[in-house]
Amino acid sequence: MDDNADGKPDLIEHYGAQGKLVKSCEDSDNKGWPDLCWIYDDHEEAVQAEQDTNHDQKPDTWFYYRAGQLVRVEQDTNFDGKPDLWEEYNNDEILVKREKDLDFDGKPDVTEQKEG
Ligand SMILES: [Ca+2]
Ligand SMILES: [Ca+2]
Ligand SMILES: [Ca+2]
Repeated sequence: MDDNADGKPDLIEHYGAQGKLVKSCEDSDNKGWPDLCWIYDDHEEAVQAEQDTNHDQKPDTWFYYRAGQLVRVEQDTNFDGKPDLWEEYNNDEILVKREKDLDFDGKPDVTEQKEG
């Protein structure tokens, strides 16, 4: 698939040993390399996504899904490879909890909880 016709594939699919789709990556912003990858479970349902937002070719934002719904987002805001911002969502995909790691030791220092 090459939607934007730049000669590079826009969607790269990876298949596991049983021939099942395990991961697919796309060039979502036409920078020339895949920056958004989806990871699939045994039922070929997307359960996780990884996005490279600063284009260093390393994922820095992770999305987690349950039954097709977004439940958690982890973000690496200082691009050291470790998440330092965690967000949890309820069944309506409304943000209910946010944790921040202010000193980047991998442990949250601030927790904001919302009712609902
Ligand atoms: Ca990155
Ligand atoms: Ca980080
Ligand atoms: Ca910390």
